[in-house]
Amino acid sequence: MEVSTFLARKLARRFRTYDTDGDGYVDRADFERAARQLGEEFGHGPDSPARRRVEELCLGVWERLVRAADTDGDGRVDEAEYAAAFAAGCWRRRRTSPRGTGSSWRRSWRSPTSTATARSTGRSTCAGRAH
Ligand SMILES: [Ca+2]
Ligand SMILES: [Ca+2]
Repeated sequence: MEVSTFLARKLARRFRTYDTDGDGYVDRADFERAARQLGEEFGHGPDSPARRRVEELCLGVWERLVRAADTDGDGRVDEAEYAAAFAAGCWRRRRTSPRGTGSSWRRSWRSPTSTATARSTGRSTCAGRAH
């Protein structure tokens, strides 16, 4: 699976924002640290529900990431694992994905057209009945 240079650079930058202690691996501690920082930035106290919610969200992201990306099962995600998971499309698939997801685009393209046709025929029937 090929990842374009542009995307690879973007992924590397994103990876580094997750890797808060900069040891080259993203692990649970990185996310816990990020959650603490976020909580402090928002001014939530250590035991406030809002703070706990932020931590829950961050750890939820981590759980999803490790499940999708940690292929060797060592409990942390290195940059290669992260990029591979992204390329495979199992991590955070975005709707406006740049390149590489052409087939899924084409598939989702066909169904709205057919439903739109069905809807317009339905509408003309209704209009005919109203008159
Ligand atoms: Ca780290
Ligand atoms: Ca790993």
